Amino acid sequence: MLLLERFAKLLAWCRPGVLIVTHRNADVDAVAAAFTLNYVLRSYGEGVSDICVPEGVDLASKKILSALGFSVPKSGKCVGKRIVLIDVSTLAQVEDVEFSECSVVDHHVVNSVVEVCGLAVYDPKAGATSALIAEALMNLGFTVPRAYATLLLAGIMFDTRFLRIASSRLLRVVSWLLDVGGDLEEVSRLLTHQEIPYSERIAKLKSLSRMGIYVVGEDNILTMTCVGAYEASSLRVALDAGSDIAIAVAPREDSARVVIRVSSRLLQEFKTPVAAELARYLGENLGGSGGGHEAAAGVVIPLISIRSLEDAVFQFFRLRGYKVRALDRGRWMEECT
Ligand SMILES: [Mn+2]
Repeated sequence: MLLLERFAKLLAWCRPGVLIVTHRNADVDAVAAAFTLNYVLRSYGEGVSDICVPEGVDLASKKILSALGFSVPKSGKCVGKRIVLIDVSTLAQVEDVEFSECSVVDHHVVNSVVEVCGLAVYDPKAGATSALIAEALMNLGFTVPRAYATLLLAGIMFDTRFLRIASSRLLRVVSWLLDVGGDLEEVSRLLTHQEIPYSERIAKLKSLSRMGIYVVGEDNILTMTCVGAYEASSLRVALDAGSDIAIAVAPREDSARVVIRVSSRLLQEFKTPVAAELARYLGENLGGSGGGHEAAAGVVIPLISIRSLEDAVFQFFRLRGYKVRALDRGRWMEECT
């Protein structure tokens, strides 16, 4: 059955009244699809429909809804005779929901709800549930107000990480959403500027301000820094800024956590699980224990060993035939000891 026919069937099925239910902590895709379906049912059908979001919507959705002038739906227990599950792949994602009949609109590759519900608008190749809804509306010759077009674009961009996963079919849907007034610039602004907590921003900036910069071999950049919290975010910043090996030291009461990240570039050059090997080496030589994966690893060492950490890291690479030199030692050591 064509998407168009299935969607038309869904609209008819919803006519006696329906509750539109998203997965818990609804993301932008789920919210956009639910809001638009609700709009379509209310403006083109004569039935009653409403939206229910178990445990509310996530932060990004909240931000986008209020920016586009929509009110954030109430969360709570969802009870309805007929419900449409939106962007839901398993019933565990909705938990506390009461209903006697269900239908589903979804795009997840694995979906166990499709067999449970009688009616399914389901396509694992759609890219996003928002794309499925938009494609059906486009094919039926419906239109949506600009705010809904922008919301649907946001859902698509969110799930496809700005079209990193895209097909010509999806691009046609995006093109239609732009034609009916969707604002891609606003979507990009709303989705990329995420609220990062003050404490995390400070931790990241501090980690940069005290960072030591070293060179391994010809042009592999190693950075070391000291942080009180948010080791993972600080390491991400270090990698984004160009580190091939990023090390963050986080001193605790009686020991220090050393977290290591390695770029894919360096992994290709070394052809060994560098992060895990370095963590193990540091553990063995500094009186701690460590391990992990090829690109991410960690080791816990005694506080006293922080002073020997730089030497031990140098030694690890020298044993593998690489020269190591300091470009700028920074002041991470002073901060950490
Ligand atoms: Mn989705």
